[in-house]
Amino acid sequence: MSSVKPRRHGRHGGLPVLLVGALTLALSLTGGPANAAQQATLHELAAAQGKYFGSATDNPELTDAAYADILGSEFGQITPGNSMKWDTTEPVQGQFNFAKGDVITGFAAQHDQTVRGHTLVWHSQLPSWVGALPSTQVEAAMTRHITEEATHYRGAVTAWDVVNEPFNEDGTYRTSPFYNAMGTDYIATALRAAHAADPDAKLYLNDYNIEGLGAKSDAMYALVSELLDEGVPLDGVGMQAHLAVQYGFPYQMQANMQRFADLGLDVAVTELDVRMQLPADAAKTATQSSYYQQVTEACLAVERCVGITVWDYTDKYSWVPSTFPGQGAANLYDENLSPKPAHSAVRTALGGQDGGGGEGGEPGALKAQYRNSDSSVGDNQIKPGLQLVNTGTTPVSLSDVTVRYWFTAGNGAATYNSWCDWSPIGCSTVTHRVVAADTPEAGADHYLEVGFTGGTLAPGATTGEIQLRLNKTDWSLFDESDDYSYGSGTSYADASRIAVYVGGEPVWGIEP
Ligand code: 9MR
Repeated sequence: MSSVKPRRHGRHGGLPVLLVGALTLALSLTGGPANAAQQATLHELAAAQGKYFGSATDNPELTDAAYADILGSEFGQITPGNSMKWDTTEPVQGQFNFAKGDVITGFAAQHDQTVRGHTLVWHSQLPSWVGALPSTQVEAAMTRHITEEATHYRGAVTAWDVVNEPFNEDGTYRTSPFYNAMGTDYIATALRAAHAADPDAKLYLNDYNIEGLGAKSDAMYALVSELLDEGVPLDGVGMQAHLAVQYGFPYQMQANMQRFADLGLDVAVTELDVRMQLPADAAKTATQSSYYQQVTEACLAVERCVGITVWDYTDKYSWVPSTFPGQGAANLYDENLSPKPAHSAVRTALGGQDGGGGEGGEPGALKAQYRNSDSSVGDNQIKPGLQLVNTGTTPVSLSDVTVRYWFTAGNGAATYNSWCDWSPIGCSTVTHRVVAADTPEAGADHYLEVGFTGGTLAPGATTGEIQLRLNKTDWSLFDESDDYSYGSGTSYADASRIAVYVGGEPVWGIEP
């Protein structure tokens, strides 16, 4: 099994998750800031269980700084969505170009991430010259391609999808220039060439719709059994896991993973996403969360499942809408890079929400929504509108909940007044105070902390809006334009830069 090394990043380095959780609890009980340092990432949670949690990415996306920031911090493994494919790396026979793939491996090195190489031999995104070759020349061309690419990325790529999508839906072999020229032998030939070029890389066969028991996964099972019997170098099976809420969850995914594991192979979930017919609604979103959760649980339950890669982490860069018109919303983060309920479902499955040990049991799933109720960024008041939504399946006791809205103080008095002007739950149940951050960050040297004296939020319920306001006691001016939690939207939307804690555990938002 590939080992997962805990990464060092952010401000807590490789602190064990349990300690991280305990710190969060202790700091929030003493009123200190629970900053980003205490929130374990998806990868850290997975790594604590011996797995990785990764994402696909693509070169154009890396120029999006906010996107790259999350990619580099939340995920411990990346897969290039396109830049190691044949049409990019050898568009003309014998002319190799690894520049784009090198950008991906460079990003990974900078962020202490591993890379799954994707993919050496595939019928798609294949330059036309390969299909035009006389069949007697295909094997040599394939071997050369594999040799050049796997040699180039030796040391930078930990696993290769050597052959991608070899099967049709019914389990018959897909025709391709490789199959047409060599029959099924092309697969063993490709694996041997990859092993010769990079003996340290884990070598995979990768396909979609092989996540559950069925004809296609049976075909993969028969193929890998035969390859292992013949002593062909093969380390694992990649299950892409492009799921859709309208097609149901794969039949017995865990048992299917386990049968491959029992052959002595690693298993990886390589391209997870869960699309739906748009528009999204609460029921589809709940089904999606449950699918993400079930995939995570299946991987955790199978020791040889080495990790999970999502096929990009945000709806902003999903392949789905262009391929399946009318479908989308398939990823863990929305188009504004805010985590969706599926993100907390994965965190929960990875043990994230009760990692602190606390009182035991789950603290509950909440999200924060925000609107800007202030027409001026430069006046003497800050007016966040806030509401909380219970996205989980259990009631949440509001007296356990705190919320943080970060801002910068600017010049003037260091003392504050804060107000709740109106809320359908009654302002008398809402507590609020301004706290100076122990570790000030850009845009976030203070935060408004909101709490509740009591009340319960049922699953699916919302507090309704809480109209908040704060000022300095000398009524000096703020500059809200660079405030961490500030947003210009005037209707309620999910707010990832407002953090929510239940019993001191972070359950929503990205801290500064
Ligand atoms: O994410 C990739 C997308 O940008 C490309 O347009 C598409 C073209 O085939 O390939 C996508 O990635 C595919 C992956 O390489 C293999 N499994 C299915 C993925 C989604 O199509």
